[in-house]
Amino acid sequence: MTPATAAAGDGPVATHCPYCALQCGMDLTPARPGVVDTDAGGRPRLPVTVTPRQFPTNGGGLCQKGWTSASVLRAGDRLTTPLVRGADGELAPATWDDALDLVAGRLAALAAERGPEAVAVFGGGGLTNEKAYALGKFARTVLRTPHIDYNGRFCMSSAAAAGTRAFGVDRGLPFPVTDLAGADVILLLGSNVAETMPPFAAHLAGARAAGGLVVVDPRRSATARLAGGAEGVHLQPVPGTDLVVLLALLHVLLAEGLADRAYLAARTSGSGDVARSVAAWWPERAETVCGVPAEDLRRVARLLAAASPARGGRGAYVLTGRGVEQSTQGTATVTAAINLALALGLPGLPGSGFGCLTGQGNGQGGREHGQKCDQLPGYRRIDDPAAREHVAGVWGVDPGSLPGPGRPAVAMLASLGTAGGPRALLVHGSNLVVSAPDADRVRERLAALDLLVVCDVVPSETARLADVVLPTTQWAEEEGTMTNLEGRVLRRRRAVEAPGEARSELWILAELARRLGAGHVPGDAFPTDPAAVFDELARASAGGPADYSGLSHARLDAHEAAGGPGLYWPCPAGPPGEHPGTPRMFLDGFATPDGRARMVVVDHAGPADDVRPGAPTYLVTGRVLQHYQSGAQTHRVPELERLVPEPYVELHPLLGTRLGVPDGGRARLASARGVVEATARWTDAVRPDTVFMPFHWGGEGSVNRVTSDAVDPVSGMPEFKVCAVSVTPVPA
Ligand SMILES: Nc1nc2c(c(=O)[nH]1)N[C@H]1C(S)=C(S)[C@@H](COP(=O)(O)OP(=O)(O)OC[C@H]3O[C@@H](n4cnc5c(=O)[nH]c(N)nc54)[C@H](O)[C@@H]3O)O[C@H]1N2
Ligand SMILES: Nc1nc2c(c(=O)[nH]1)N[C@H]1C(S)=C(S)[C@@H](COP(=O)(O)OP(=O)(O)OC[C@H]3O[C@@H](n4cnc5c(=O)[nH]c(N)nc54)[C@H](O)[C@@H]3O)O[C@H]1N2
Ligand code: SF4
Ligand SMILES: [Mo]
Repeated sequence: MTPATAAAGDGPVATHCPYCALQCGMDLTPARPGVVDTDAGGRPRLPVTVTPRQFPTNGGGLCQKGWTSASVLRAGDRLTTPLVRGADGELAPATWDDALDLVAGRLAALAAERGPEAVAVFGGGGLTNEKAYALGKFARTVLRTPHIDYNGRFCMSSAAAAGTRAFGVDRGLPFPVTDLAGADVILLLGSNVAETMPPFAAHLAGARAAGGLVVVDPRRSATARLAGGAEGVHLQPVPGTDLVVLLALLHVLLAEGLADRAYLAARTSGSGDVARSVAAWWPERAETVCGVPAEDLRRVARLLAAASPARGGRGAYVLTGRGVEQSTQGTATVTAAINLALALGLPGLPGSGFGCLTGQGNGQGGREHGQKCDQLPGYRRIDDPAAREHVAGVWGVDPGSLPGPGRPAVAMLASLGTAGGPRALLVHGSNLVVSAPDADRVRERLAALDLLVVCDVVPSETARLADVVLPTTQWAEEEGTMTNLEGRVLRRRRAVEAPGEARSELWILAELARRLGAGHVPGDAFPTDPAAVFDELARASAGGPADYSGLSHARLDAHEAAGGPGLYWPCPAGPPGEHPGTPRMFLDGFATPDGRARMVVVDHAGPADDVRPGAPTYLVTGRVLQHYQSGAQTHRVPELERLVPEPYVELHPLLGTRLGVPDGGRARLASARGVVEATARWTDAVRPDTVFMPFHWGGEGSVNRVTSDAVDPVSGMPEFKVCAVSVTPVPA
């Protein structure tokens, strides 16, 4: 084990948590070098100590994952050297030159034989802005493939599609998270922040005190419990029916004359059609579909209206999470939530608004710099000639050489190794055999490839399937920027050296580009200094919806040194003067051609995979506080593993009794796709027609072996949240 050396003795390094989009502030204090490299228990000593840092999103707090995040730096099986699969079928250590020559040689051969479309790239929303940008540029200029997409497709694409359609631009929260404190009512749809962003719960305190926290979730989640009693309302709909809840809430507003007519007339288009379309969703009818009592629907609509500024309230917010977005009608449901917020006159008013709670550490920035199959940096469309011209100019290539749009993640994964589909895949920052839907099929597609290359920090389940594994640096070992759930651009800073031969991804891409790109990309096209990459990213984004051109590492550092809490995009370059960034968007109008928010008619169709004889139970999936995503990182943190050591499925005692699945026994869940087994936990927090399972495990406890790969037709987001299963006991 390499002892910590970098920056040791220089005092704490101010940075942010490696995990979620709240990006809590933390200080990393490097260990003093060379004294002892193991702790009293003989475990490798951690190279940094984590302490929470006061920052607006976390108010000085951290969750258990943040507190323990340093453990991942010295995971016992941390990747410290490239690995290449040998003739014996085993992964074995290799030199960087051998590994990179092998990858470049095979990619070049495939492209020569089958064309550039034979190679595909899968990125991640945890990558820094600099790495996400470099990866997109690498795919489009060096590989010249249209086939790049990323795990953000699983995470935020429905909210992005709905937000872009309605407002002309997609920034998860178009206001600072601290604004929430002043609202009387917060409607939280399909989000369990109490577990997924624990310090966020503090921002709900104002609404709770006013009795106005409304949580919509088929489970009585930790967040739903915050809305218990006098503090708010928990609506517990049939899984996959939130759209009906929202249509009914809008129906009540209109029927009772509670909508903000002046706002609708001045700031929106399409409200007449939407008003007509919800006429059919009176609360009693909605109740028959979503199971939420009509009286509760009326009560919540009136609560929202009373909080709206138009009716003299202190303000209200409508917020969505994955529970409503990861659905075949995710875009429609978010659109209905936006329509509701617009009818209340909330978006673009200080102290009120609509937002989506972005998930991954750089879930916001990850979607802006060109990892999405249809986008170029600056959140530009790849099929827009002006965007191609601009970005190609920054890249020093011919616009005609840039590929067109590729396929969204689920379709791209399904095409791997098929006739005419890609034969090689490069994965950066995702453990997709655990986290993609219908995971058994995904595993088959990966097995059909000629070449799988995985760049990671640990041997994830996906890395273990690779032909070549490239070890990279992680959060505390690198410089860069992250854009958090509010669109605030933050500096990630290096506190410690990476162990062994792990190398920065910027270096890995530069080395591959050098081997592959000769002739068609400029020789200096892939700088390895993150500040230089950021400067180029800023130029590429200039004039686009997500404009970073007024930002640089130096400006962000100076801003922070002066006590500033980060700068928000859009932040175009001056003159005149330095642009201050945009904490609150839409105050003067929306980013649509006419400046009005577009209201779009949507209606309910239900999940693709509905309950039926043979699969009579709803399965909903999600997260638990202690584990992160596929678990690649948190399963390597002993404290967290002790707290939640194994996969489990929650079911109601009535269902458990009826099916003969006892509390603590083993349950088997079978769908049309596959089977998963886990320990049963009885709880009355789930509906008796529904079971819940977190997705944080691979192997036989991997719930994505049963989830459906049906996707939202607009966004391409898969329906992780709801599918139909049969539940049976597993004999001991
Ligand atoms: N501990 C932890 N925190 C995380 C993560 C993690 O893996 N672990 N991941 C981060 C990332 S990338 C993301 S995207 C966010 C996700 O953050 P959240 O959106 O809060 O997380 P989920 O648990 O996926 O889903 C939220 C809730 O949706 C509910 N749900 C399921 N089906 C439905 C439905 O049909 N309707 C409604 N209304 N609700 C439904 C579930 O019961 C669950 O309580 O968390 C981030 N933070
Ligand atoms: N059933 C079900 N499935 C889901 C969801 C759900 O709610 N239910 N949620 C979906 C959502 S919202 C998401 S975001 C996805 C997430 O699922 P994944 O895409 O699998 O996300 P992670 O587990 O965070 O994987 C990130 C990987 O990148 C590695 N890594 C960390 N830092 C770096 C780096 O700097 N560079 C590189 N190259 N690698 C790095 C980590 O070690 C890890 O192996 O899961 C989706 N899957
Ligand atoms: S809430 Fe998110 S950012 Fe904050 S400490 Fe926990 S995982 Fe890290
Ligand atoms: Mo996510």
